[in-house]
Amino acid sequence: MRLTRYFLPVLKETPAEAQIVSHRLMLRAGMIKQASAGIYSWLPMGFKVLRKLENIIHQEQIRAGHIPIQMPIIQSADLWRESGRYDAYGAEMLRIKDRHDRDVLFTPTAEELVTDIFRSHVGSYKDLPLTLYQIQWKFRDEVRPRFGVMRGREFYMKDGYNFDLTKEDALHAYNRHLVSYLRTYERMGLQAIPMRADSGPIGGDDTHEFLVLAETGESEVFYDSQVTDLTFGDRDIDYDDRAQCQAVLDEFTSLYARTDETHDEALFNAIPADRRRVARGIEVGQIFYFGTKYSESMGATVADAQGNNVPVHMGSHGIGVSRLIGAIIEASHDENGIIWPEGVTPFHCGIVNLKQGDAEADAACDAIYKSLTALGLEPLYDDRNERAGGKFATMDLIGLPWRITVGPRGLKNGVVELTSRRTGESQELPPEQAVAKIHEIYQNL
Ligand code: P5A
Repeated sequence: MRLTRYFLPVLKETPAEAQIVSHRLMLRAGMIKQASAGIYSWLPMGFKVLRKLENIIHQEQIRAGHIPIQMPIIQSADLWRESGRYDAYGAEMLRIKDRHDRDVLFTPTAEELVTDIFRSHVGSYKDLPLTLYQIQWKFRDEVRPRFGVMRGREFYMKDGYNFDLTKEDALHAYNRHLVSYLRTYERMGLQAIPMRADSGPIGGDDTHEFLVLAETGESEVFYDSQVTDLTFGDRDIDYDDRAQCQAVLDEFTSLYARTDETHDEALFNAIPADRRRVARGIEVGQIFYFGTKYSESMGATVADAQGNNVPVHMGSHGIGVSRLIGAIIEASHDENGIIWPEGVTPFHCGIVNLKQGDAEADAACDAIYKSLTALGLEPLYDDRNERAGGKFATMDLIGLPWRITVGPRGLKNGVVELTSRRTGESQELPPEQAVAKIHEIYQNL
């Protein structure tokens, strides 16, 4: 993409209404625009990152054997009356009347709707296990929407639902989700720690939240510092292998790590003092096992091997897709702007032309642009007629992990400059080698 043909409305001034760094940077980098309280338009670069996160989530869900669907945003209140949650959900649910005076609502989550799909089409244990998921907009009329996309009213969520014959099977689904979430967050360049949590209005006993440690996080968390040493890495997990999935869960949850609702002072104090940590975290996902809570109230049963009709065991699992963008920026920025992890960056590499209009510099930039594109990479070429300082400031603000700087002086010696956004380190290379280096970095992802 050429910057002169793109739509990147960066702001010079720091917006006064934004209290935390990720919100400020998303506004300044022209990623989002507030439409009303807690509701945002996604401008091209913000939308691009959202799509990247979505892609990673789809790949990891499908790898775990889960099946994508799409459910509607507007749902009938009747289904929610069946589960008893229409009244129980409270003021966070946006309730609407249609022209026939029927009660409908904007989905805050979709346990009821997916249970209705299940009970309409599945009748035998032979069709289990089944996990359906979607990535869809949600609405929760939060009392205090704040921090930009972090606590929105309208927000994007991956929500998945498992249906299993037995509790044991459903707990395997729970473990599968834990493993797939660990992989997902790591691919996004994030460390998200599973912590024992409270289930709130979703219900159930077993639940873990995934938290990214950050000073601006809304949740207080308590943990053993050793949990931050755990990494998932490149493990080759067989998602059907129960023992393997259980072992990952045990490894990642045996050390103390809890949100404040489930915090236990006595257990916490049993950790050696130098490892005890009290910090703040951003909740980027949550998984639940709630057994037959919805299947019993809504009649989602299957015939088991003996022909008895039994309610299925269920769980649900969510990832805060739009919130994740804020969390990634909170975890990865400096005083000049965002630093995108390679896995989620909106463009793979920036190209800065130091002397727009200089025939040689223009030709070199065009050649680099073409080579990167031919390799399947997406460069953002700053071809504006602007001072070098302004171009560097924009590149630093929008945070592309790599920058190739092209100028007449370097070209005389046959080189361009390749700079890492994270370390600030630069090296001079012939243009083809700079392109090859970028290619190699993204191939190894
Ligand atoms: C699990 C999927 C659920 O709703 N039902 C379907 C379950 N879980 S949850 O924890 O309530 O939400 C899942 C994730 O969504 C993000 N999230 C939000 N993001 C931005 N703004 C909000 N107001 C908001 N509320 C929830 C969180 O990341 C949460 O973990």
